[in-house]
Amino acid sequence: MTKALIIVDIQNDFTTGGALEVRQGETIIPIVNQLQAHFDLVVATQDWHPKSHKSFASNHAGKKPFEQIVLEGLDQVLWPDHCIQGTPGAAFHPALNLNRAEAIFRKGMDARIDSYSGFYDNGHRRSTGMAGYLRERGVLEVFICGLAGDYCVYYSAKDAIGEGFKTFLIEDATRSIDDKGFIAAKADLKSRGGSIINSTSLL
Ligand code: VGL
Ligand code: ZN
Repeated sequence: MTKALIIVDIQNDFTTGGALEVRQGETIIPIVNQLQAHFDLVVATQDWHPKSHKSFASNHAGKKPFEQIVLEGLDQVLWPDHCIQGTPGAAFHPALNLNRAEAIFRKGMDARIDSYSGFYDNGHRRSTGMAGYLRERGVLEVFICGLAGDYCVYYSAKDAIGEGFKTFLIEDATRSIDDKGFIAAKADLKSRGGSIINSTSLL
């Protein structure tokens, strides 16, 4: 039973002092580092936007971060500029050990549409290839952790379930932008057949 750990977006911009800071985002890093030894395969995702990305409030005249618009027919939260390709904010947090990560899937390169999930953009138009990669590696179970629990971790877990993987969200190895949003996300994942677990059950 091949098990993969998917580490979502543990990048400088999502940790303390970052452009789109997730409260105490970096506190999960010791757990994420420790978890990796318990998996057959480790992969990571990296939010990787062009400066012109339409999810940035700065690219919409008169709009501020955290306002909502409709983009490509989808509800879109407008974000502060973050994870711009090649900038220090887009780099992985220096405390994160990625020596065992065999592949890194970048997302959010298409300026027209946001891409929370590591598998697909928000409109499910384009695949990153991660599902095919995991299947070819024989993975049946995926365990998801990282930032942020209510956005990229949640969307990645939802797509993992949709792709037929037995899916686990490691709750103490994620932090969220909005705690209420994370509660709703966990309930939705459970209703879809996903499991919410704690790292202690793996270590
Ligand atoms: C994320 C908002 C915008 C995330 C990425 O990694 O959860 N959230 N881009
Ligand atoms: Zn983003």
